[in-house]
Amino acid sequence: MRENKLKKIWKSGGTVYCGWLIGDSSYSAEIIANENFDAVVVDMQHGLFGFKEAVEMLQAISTKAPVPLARTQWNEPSPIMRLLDAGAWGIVCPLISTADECEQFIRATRYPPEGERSFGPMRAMLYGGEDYYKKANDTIVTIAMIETAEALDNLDGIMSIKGLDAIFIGPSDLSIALGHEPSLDPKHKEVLAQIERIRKVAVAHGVVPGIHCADGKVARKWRSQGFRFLPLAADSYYLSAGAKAMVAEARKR
Ligand code: 3PY
Ligand code: MG
Repeated sequence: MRENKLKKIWKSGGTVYCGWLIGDSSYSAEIIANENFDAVVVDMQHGLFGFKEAVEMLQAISTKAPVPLARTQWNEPSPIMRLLDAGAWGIVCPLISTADECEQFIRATRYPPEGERSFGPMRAMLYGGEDYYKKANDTIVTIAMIETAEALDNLDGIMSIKGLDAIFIGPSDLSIALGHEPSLDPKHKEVLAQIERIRKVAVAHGVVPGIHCADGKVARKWRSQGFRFLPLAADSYYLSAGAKAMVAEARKR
């Protein structure tokens, strides 16, 4: 089975830089997959597309080196299993608040006896190889999002669940949970303190800490604090930032 480079990077103590897609275009997925990302996430939670488009985007990403990942819209087995069948090499699951929720998430990504995943990796086998069934449980990466008030009371339980590779802080939802405006670059002391606390618990459990980053500079800041899964903004931001800079340059006198 095709290896999962993210496991290798994390095992060697490295950092994963990740592209993020919310626009419904396999063409932009292919453009982003040509850039120097380790992985690219197809976002089914907030992305503007359905399952068919997500499959096409996963196909586009897998023409290039970045590892294709997907964020499921909800912690339910069915969409998670379908995204894996479609060739996602890892799942980001939003809004994990308890150890039980985390366990349910991990079990949806694993064939029995480690979980309840049903067999039918229609595209995953084309991308990954004939031995997919034998190796999938050890290859697929699992990334649980920490972004609710309830999760803050259950960090040890969540991060003790076997098979959890990484946690991923959603700074916007976490800010809201703590009574502040949503932001991908939070500045409130209380939010920053919780982010650091979550990171420490993750490290103590041998789980890779991650956080969504507003831009490259913010990513460098989090990297220097020990975060090792760094999704960068999203395709809509890349497009808008590029257009903004180009038209501003053109209008200069
Ligand atoms: C958040 O900031 O809440 C997110 O979910 C980012 O992915
Ligand atoms: Mg969120």
